[in-house]
Amino acid sequence: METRVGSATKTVLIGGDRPTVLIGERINPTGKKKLAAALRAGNLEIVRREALAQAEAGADILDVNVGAAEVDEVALLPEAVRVVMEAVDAPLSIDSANPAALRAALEVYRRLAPEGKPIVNSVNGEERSLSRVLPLVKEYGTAVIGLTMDEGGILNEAEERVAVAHKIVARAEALGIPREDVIIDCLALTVSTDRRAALVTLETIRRVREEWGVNMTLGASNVSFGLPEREVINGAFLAMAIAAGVTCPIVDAARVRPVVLAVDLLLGRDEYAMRYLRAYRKRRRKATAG
Ligand code: THG
Repeated sequence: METRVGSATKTVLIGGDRPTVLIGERINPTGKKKLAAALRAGNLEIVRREALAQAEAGADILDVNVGAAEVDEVALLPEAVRVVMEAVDAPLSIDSANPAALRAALEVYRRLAPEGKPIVNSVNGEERSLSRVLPLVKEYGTAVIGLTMDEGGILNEAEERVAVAHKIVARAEALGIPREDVIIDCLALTVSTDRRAALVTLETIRRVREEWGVNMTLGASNVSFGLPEREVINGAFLAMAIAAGVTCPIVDAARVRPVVLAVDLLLGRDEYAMRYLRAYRKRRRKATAG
């Protein structure tokens, strides 16, 4: 299955045995005090810089999230979307739980990229989310990330998460949103407090791929929360998740791109290792320059 997203100048295709698409996670104040303070002051210079840096690091799509205490997302999310769209070519994943903020941001996206198509991040299996977010997705013709959680929070069994994925796809299709525009997130929790956490996520990914064949994202870095040398765990988990069916993870592109290029190579998605070698040469040039 293939999902097409796009900006005014760039189309990104997800799935269909293509190389893994990286959604850059860094425009997000979670754990970033400086960015949170700048957002509270309405200063979007860090957002612009993070956009440029992630595009340079090989992010294909940029996630834009301005959710922090004392930030008016309805006012700031559309401004952040505008700033990022003016800085880079990459299509965007618009990340908010606030439908009014999503609508305001989608209006800006449509104005600046009338032929484009962003991702709405996200809807979940709760009735209140489905009934407020999916109509926006339909109206603006976007793709959407569906989180496999509902009124019960994040569910402990693969079976239950698969059922939520099923519900989200079915509700989208009932509104005329094609299945290929739904990207499922099977959700990762930390293995430091639950030894089954990664296994449940991987099992959900395999079953969603088998039963629905839809594209899947994952914010993989949660898996290592509370542990040292998180990058080692994150890289190992990302490899397993991509092998199981994740096609567009949400990541820090600069950190994980080398591993993802290796995984794509090993999965037969990089003929003659061209992408792997090009990225290697680019890193070498940078390391020896200046
Ligand atoms: N699924 C979907 N969307 C998501 C998530 C997901 N959006 C938000 C989040 N999870 C993915 N984005 C982030 C952003 C930041 C961090 C992790 C995931 C992060 N920040 C560092 C910290 O908290 O320590 C600090 C950043 C730094 O300076 O490096 O980890 O799961 N659909």
